[in-house]
Amino acid sequence: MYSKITRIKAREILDSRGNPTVEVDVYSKSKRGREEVPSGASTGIHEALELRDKGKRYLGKGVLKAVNNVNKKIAPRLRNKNCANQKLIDDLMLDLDGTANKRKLGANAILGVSLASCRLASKIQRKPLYKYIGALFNNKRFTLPTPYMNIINGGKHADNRLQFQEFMIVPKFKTFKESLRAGSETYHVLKKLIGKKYGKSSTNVGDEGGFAPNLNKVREPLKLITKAVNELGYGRRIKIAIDAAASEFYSRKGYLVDDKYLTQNKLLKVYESLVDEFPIISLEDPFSQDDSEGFVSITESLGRKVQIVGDDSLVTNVERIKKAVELKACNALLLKVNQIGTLSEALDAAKLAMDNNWNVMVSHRSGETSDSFIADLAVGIGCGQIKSGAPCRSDRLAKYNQLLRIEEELGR
Ligand code: 2PG
Ligand code: MG
Repeated sequence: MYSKITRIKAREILDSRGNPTVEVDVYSKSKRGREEVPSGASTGIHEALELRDKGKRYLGKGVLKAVNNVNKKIAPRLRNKNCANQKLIDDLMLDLDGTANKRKLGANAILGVSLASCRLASKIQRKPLYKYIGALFNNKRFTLPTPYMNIINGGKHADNRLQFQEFMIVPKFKTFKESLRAGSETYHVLKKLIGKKYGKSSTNVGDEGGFAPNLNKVREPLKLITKAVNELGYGRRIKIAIDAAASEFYSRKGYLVDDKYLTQNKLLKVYESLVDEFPIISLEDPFSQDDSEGFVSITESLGRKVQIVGDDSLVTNVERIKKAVELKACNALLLKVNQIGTLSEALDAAKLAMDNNWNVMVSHRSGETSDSFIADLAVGIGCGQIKSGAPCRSDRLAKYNQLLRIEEELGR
């Protein structure tokens, strides 16, 4: 089916943190695909470039340059092209940009068009988005992902003293619906426990909807979460995951954890003891983005028991994943579409990871919108895992709620 793009229109909107981001509409004769672009806070230095205007407007965070690049440069190039040819659409934009990190047009400009073209094509073909993505990825096994819910926020996502960025619960029930319910129940019991122990103001939430009490020792949130899980009797079904986002607490002095600077080896020992003590099944960015030695050592020591997820170190980039596979520097990929900037490249990254028997977890960014594309993406590629923050705040729930609808549609 030939599906010509007739018009592309981008605009500046605001994201969940109140910062500007790009929204793109791609039109055919009778339909429209619309997508909103997310934005990170703990961004890896190797990520594709998010173009911001600088200057006074929005304290430098405006995205009018990126919007202009879509409307004035990308739109004329893609007019009359077939939106169902995702590779062609993405390649034309890569060509137009011509830089390795998309700094000319901005990854935020390119991604908006890439995702909105895909959305439009799925509508023209009257296919649910996950099925359309499944066809692009040669996948017909549509599995609902296990949610990784970030219920205690630290690091760059909260104004507390917790160094580790994300403390997640991983409910594994028979259906997604039940997992979400158990996750939500745990979230509310945790709220009660935190309120009782640290006072009501401690239940304020961070960027991803998780609580952000002013704790400073990494064991404290783990104890609180374990208590909430056990109070509900979910000990066997709900496990724990951490995204340390270690690039953010690493400096020349070492890794600053629990008020002490640690060497790579000492930090490894901390993780080993946490995994011994708590039901942890997944560790993301345990070391800084360029500390491949740290990643190799933890994959060797804990990789059989625990999934070691690369985020800042891999940035959804095929070349960096290839290197990590060779080095055995992790065994799972965090898949963030805006780290790389086109859907085609993100799908290539997922394929490469899967071909090497790695796990893949689709991920939101800490700055989000009501867009739910990544829910369909996770089902479409059948990767089995998604992280989209706490079961709280509409920007996070847009994804979980979409998964409820997909599960219903698949009749499970
Ligand atoms: C991460 C993400 C999402 P940010 O580190 O995994 O949780 O955070 O979007 O700020 O990079
Ligand atoms: Mg991360």
